[in-house]
Amino acid sequence: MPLLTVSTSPIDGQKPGTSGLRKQTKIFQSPNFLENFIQSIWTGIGGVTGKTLVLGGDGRFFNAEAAQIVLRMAAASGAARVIVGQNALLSTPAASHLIRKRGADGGIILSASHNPGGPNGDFGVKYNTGNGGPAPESVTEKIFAATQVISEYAILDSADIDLATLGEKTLGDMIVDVVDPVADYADLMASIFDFDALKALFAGGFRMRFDAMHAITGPYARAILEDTLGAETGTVINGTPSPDFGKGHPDPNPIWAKTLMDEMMGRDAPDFGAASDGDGDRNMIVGRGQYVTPSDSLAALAANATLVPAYSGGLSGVARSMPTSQAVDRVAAAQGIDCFETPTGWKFFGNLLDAGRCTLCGEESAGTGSDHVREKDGLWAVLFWLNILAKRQISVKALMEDHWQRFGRNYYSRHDYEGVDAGAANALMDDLRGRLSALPGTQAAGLTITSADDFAYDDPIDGSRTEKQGIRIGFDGGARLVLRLSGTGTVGATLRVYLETLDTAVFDKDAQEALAPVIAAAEALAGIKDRTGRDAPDVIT
Ligand code: VG1
Ligand code: CO
Repeated sequence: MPLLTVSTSPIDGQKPGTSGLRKQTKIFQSPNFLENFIQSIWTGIGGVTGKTLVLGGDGRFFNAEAAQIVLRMAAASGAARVIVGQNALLSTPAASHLIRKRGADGGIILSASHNPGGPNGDFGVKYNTGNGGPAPESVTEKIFAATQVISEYAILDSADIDLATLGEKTLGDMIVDVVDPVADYADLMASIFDFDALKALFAGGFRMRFDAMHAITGPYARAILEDTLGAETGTVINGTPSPDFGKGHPDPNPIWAKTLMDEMMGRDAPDFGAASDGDGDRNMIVGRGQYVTPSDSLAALAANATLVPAYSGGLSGVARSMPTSQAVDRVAAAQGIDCFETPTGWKFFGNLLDAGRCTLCGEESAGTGSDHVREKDGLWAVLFWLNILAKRQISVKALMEDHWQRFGRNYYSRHDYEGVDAGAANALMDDLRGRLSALPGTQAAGLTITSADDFAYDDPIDGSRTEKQGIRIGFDGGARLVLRLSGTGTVGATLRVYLETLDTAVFDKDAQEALAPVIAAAEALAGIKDRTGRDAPDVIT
């Protein structure tokens, strides 16, 4: 099989963001864009000669073609083996698990996660290391450096390889091992949770709706919830992955999963509702008449973790991304365990998990996970909730009310301003950053500022430092405001404004009303309307 060495030159804009390299699909399809980045991954990790990799994606438009290119390039650069999900499909948590289980050197995940897909949507590529987690910044920086000096890439000149049939085949000297994308992951879930209790729950008439949002989790959810645990047929909706996610936006939040929300708030709602994102690592939890914010979900899981067989011995610690609410902090304090605050993005949890310093981690953006893999895991979080409900025989609403009685309630919301002019967004952040040191002791819209900083993280395991991770402003009484710019968007800038306030007495307020003083303080401090030219956020979650 002829080996081609193709000459190329650096292409701008190949710097990985919060979660891999994410661009419009059209850009990924443009000449050499994907090839340059893949060859730069090989360079950044010190070559792939003799290595074993895992490969799969969320099934979005261009997934199948991109997988063939990655395989031909891995073979051309001397990889020994690539383990691929059938039809090049793998959810992100399933890919993480396969890397760990098979002792692979790393893996490539083809996904733009919660971003819409299709020819006019987005595509993405992420490299995960041998621990199964997203490459840390030390690695992504090497990959980025390679993209800036690349002059050629290697690829086999071969026909597409059959990825529909399971089993081992060869591509040049490389073995391509096509595996069932669901089986290993389903076994892992059975080893963590009390499946007998879950079967009994569904046998007792418990009703659930799982919205797979036309994305990758459908086959996993059907196999586990319906086929194994006995949830009734039709529990999983939008369960067949489609290249453009049914023209939807596969982001599991009350805005984009509105049909599910309406059902859960309606008469005759099922007991439990959940949704997952494009690549299956996010989760939304909603009970009958009760939405659970991801920050609250993390806190509730931590508080009830010992009901799950795998966590029955207690948690070693917990971790949350900085903008995630402080609800889990008080659970950790009550349990006498550490609570780490990390920058946004799952790559920052990897070292803590590897070192055994934390068991559970989570983000306000609907990501929750544990040390079972090194990614957030949507279906795992859903099974965790089911396991708790089965053991406690309680509704989601009653469980959350009980939780707030014990720990207080952190009213929480995120306001996103999308597609903002990048210059204006950066100016807003720079200007506020310049005023931070003078803010403590002053007032904003009637709230007294007690702290203000630009979040920097010193990794307690490897000592690396990450700066400029978002502006944190604390107010008297425990309220908090965070502003940061998204690292996953593909058009202009997205300003995220995270709002939080603690109430230890009243638990049934509307979140936006409870947060009105913090929203006013955000406007007073940052002049968001003026700077962005927007009257209101594009998305409120
Ligand atoms: C967003 C979320 C962040 C998450 C990241 C990847 O990043 O805020 O919490 O880790 O997406 O999630 P940003 O930089 O846009 O705020 V996924 O499920 O899209 O890989
Ligand atoms: Co995702």
